Formats: sequence, structure tokens, C-alpha cells
Amino acid sequence: MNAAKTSQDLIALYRRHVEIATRRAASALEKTGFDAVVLHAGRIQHRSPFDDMDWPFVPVPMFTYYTPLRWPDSAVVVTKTGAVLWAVEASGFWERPAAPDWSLIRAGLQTNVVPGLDRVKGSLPQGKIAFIGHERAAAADLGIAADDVNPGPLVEALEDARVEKTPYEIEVMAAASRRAARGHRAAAEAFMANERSELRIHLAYLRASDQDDAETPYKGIVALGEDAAVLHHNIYVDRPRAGSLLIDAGARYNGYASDITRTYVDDRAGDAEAFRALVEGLDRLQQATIEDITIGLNYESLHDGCHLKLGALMAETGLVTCSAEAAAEQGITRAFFPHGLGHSLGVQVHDVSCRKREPKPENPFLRHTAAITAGQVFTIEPGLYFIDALLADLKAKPAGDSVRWSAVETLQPFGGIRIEDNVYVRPEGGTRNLTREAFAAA
Ligand SMILES: [Mn+2]
Repeated sequence: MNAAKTSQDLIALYRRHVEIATRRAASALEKTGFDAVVLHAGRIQHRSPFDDMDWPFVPVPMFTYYTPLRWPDSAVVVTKTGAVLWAVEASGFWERPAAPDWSLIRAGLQTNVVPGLDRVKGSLPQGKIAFIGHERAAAADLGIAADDVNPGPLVEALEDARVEKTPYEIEVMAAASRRAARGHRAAAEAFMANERSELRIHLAYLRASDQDDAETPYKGIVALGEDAAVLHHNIYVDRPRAGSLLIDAGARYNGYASDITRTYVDDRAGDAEAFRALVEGLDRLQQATIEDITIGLNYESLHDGCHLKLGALMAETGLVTCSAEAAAEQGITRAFFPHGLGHSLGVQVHDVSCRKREPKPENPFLRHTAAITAGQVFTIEPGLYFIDALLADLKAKPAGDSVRWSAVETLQPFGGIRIEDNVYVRPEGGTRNLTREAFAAA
């Protein structure tokens, strides 16, 4: 990606972001008894010891938190008084690393471009130094003791510091949503124009969002018809008769991710009307769940509340004959919506520090179990799927008697629905839906 023109506003926000991050890191260092920490970008990883292919390079998230630079072996050295970037410029002739946006990076971080990490060793600050990164050999090269590599309390404190997003992070995540929204629009148009190859829809998404597959924050899920019942469907096939498309695909901007899902219906398909009612109902339910977000509420309560809303939708549309409460309490909604309502989002698609306690047994896959606090960004992604194995289990239980199985059978060829937005919890109250505003602008 080429972030060729970075606005002065974003540069100013980035400068403040680094200041805030460094202030938070200083208190993490203080608390854990370190004087400095080296955040290492990592080195290129081999795919397998049996051949000479490498994975595309993705820097260690803690490094990307400080800088969008994507040069292997680079490092940010953070002390209690400031942060310095050591940008290691590769000298080989096989490849050229991504072009950095120096106007942004240098505005936020004192930057030294050096030919190798050995130049950093002589300039490390005095005192007890920690190293964070996956490349233990680099820590050894810097003379940092193995015990001080990824020390648990410091890693935890620095991850906690990433939960409250800075205004810079919100802007780059909004940009990541806008980039993805352009891809989603193109995918929807391809589907409406009768494209029934998941691969070609995926390629349309990549083209319109202007990214190569390896640059995306996660492998895109493109599911036509029944494939939507496979939650992470990404082995693409052709489904010539599919009446629905579920696409879960994101984009990066300055290293930050968006994570967006939409479900579309082809009205010409048989029984499309019944499925469309469900899609529209789930869309309303998703937005109502976002309206329930308040600072101090536990995210798991939001998840449980969403199950109650799903029970109501299923009763309304004739999928169950029982009440919304009964559908939620008896585990019926959980057979149709088995995953979590969402997860924190940032540099990492499943961002850090929001699942420090286990969810309740009925919510085993929930990735956010913390209280909702000011400045969080997370996804809200309810779903409703027709998954054979889960439905067979439900059918065998007494609760299964409340399901109208003939209606389920009619809808099964559509696979399922998921609708996912990226939501920012404003410190002043309320939320900002980065995804809906991106679609409005796309
Ligand atoms: Mn997600």
C-alpha cells in the first residue's frame, strides 16, 4: 500500500499517539522494574524447514503500535523519557522492502536509519532492558538476557496500554474501514451481476480495496450459499445456484486492521423473501446491539442481550415457536449463533487485553469478556447460521421441539448470515461506527 499523501492532521495525530504510547510505556516500565524496552519488528520467517520459501513479512504488533515501518530487524527502543526508531535498511539485491512514509514516521519518532541491528547495541540505554519480539536471536545479538525476553508482566502492562485507542488510531482504523468498504461494494456488485465464483468475488474485493492478498489483515471469507454455514470458509469454490453471499473481509491502513462482514441476498433465488427478512432483521438487531453499548457495561452482557434479541427475531420470523427468552435460555439461539458477538480490534484483528477472564460456559468462543471502557474499538458481529452438526445436536434435545424444522430446511441453502461493524466507544459517551460511515462514503 502506498500512503503517499499523508495529511498534516494525521501527522499531528501520530505525533500525539507516540507521546501517549511512550507515556503509558513509561509507567509500565516503572511498574515492572525495567529501564527500557526494545520492541523488535521481527525477522522474515521460513514457511517450512523443507524448502526455501518465506512468509510475507508482518512486523510484531507491539512494534507496529509505534510505527507503520515494515522493515525486518528494525526496533523501537522505549525508555521512560522517549522512544527512538532504529530502521534497519536491508542491503541485499533480492527484494526491496516497503517504501516508508518518512514524513509521518519522522514526525513522531526520532529515527536512525542503520545497515544492521549491531549499530543499535552500542547505543542502548543504561540499566535493565527488556526485549519484546519473536526473534530471540536478535535479543541475544543485542546482549539482552534470555530472562528479559518477553517478560510476562511487562508484556501484559504494555498490552493493557493498547486497549484505549488514541485519536490517531481511530483515524487510521476509519481509513482501514473505508478501504475495505470499497472492496465490499465491488464484491456485492459482482454477486448481483451473477458472479458465482468465490475466488472471482475475492479478487474483485482485492482489486477494489487495492491490496494484495498477503497485505490483508486476515484471509478473506467469501461464502456463497451453503458455504456461509462454514464460519471461516476460505477454500473458494463455485456455487452456480447460490442465492446468498457472505463476505467477511478487511483491510489495513498504517498497520491497523478493519474487520467487516456483510451478507447479500439475490431476490431471484427461491425462498429469497424469507431469507431477506432474516438478513434485514439481523441487521436491525446488530444496530440495536450497538445502541446498547455503554461505558461500564460488561461486553459479555451485550453478547447475552444479543442472544435475547436473536430469540425475538427467530420467534418473529417463525423459526421457533417458543418465546425469545426460552430460545435464549434453552440454548436454541446458541445452536444458530455459536460464535462470540465480537472482539477488540487494533493492530491485531483479534486485539489484546480484552479477554483476561474466561467467558461463561455457554459463551466459550467469546473473545471480549472485559468491561466496556472509553476508547475501546471492537467488532459487533452477530450471526445466524444453518450448521448441520449443531442443528442435529439441537434436534436431538427437548429444546429442539420448539424449532420449526421445515422453515430451517427451506433456509438451509442460504448457509447463514453475519453482519459485522467496527465500533469505537467515544470517551464522551456514545459510539462511532467506523464501518457504517465508511460504507456511506464508499
Ligand atoms: Mn471479526
